[in-house]
Amino acid sequence: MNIGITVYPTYGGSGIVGSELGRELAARGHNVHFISSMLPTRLIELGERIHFHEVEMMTYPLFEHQPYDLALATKMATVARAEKLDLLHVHYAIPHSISAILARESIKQKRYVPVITTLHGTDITLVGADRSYLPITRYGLQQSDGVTAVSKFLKQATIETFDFDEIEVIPNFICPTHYVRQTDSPLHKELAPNGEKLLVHVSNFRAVKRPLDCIEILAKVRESGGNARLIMVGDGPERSACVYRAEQLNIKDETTFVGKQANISDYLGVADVFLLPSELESFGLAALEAEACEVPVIATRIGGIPEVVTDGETGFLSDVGDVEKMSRDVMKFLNNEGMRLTFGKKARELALSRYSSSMIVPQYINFYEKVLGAKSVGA
Ligand code: GMT
Repeated sequence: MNIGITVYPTYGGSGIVGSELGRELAARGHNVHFISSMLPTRLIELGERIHFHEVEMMTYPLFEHQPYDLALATKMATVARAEKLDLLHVHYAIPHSISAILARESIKQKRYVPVITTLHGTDITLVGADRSYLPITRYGLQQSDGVTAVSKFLKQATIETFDFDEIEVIPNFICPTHYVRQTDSPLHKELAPNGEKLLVHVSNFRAVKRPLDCIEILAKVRESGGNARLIMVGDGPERSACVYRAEQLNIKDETTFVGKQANISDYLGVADVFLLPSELESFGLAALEAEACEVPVIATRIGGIPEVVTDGETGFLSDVGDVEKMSRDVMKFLNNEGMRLTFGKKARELALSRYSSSMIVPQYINFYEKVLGAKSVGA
């Protein structure tokens, strides 16, 4: 197939999933055309059968805001015709599904290019649910030729908010050989020079991720005698508040902010416990990546996280903001290495048995074939 994929190219879970999917599809012999404002971060090297089409935008003083959605739609239509795309697969509904539908409609006399929309989270639960975007998001769902969601939770949230239920759940996935334990790596020695245990958090440091809770957790763990350091991976609006709080709590020297990293698996591979205290997660891709690296997860019992983290088996779940319990759960692992290892092994076992790329990518291919089949029957 010739497949067009659009993602947000910056550091977000939806961009990672769309990029990794493109790579996996190309490895299976499909031609993949990424259409985006810049090269997605996970695609630093393009590789065989992977192409990139940059959305160019003219600026004009009359425009207070540049109409990216229209430039994207134009590029999608141009690429669809030039590359004979079989379908357009967009990740994150807003505005990608609307741009794709516009592109499809603008060229349909020549060629009908079905649109598949994958819902990732805040496109439904936060941004899409806002009155300013709700009607157009619902229209995007209704007009897509196929819709998938990354968790059962997200499918249910979409039904409740948009009264739309033609959704196939295709969960996120990991490559089992890329996400592995790497305790012998020099990075481990660098981050834990005195044999400290490493608590690792990975996010884009938006308020919804509650990265400040990680700082509170480390402070409590250290108060309880835990010999641990906190590694904060990523960047975003809450980072400076985290730095400030670490100073206030006198744990600045035990907290390392490493900023945005291209290779998250390096950090997860050396982690002892992963922290994800989010207010909302439709899936929690970072938790899955940690589990694949045999790292038990301390997370909140919200959204799709219970589909990814099994409480009492691959980690521990708590209510949002309950940093007391989360720090006690961290201490259980620090005080009992055997338990930490058992949880870690179980975490990788479950991650691989449920979410390996070899299982999930074929589900996308089957879904594409179903949508294409339905269109050719209907045509
Ligand atoms: O969080 C967002 O605003 C969107 C999105 C992203 O691009 O990072 O994150 C969502 O998609 C990820 C990949 O499917 C999920 O793992 C995240 O749980 C989800 N984030 C939220 O629901 C907050």
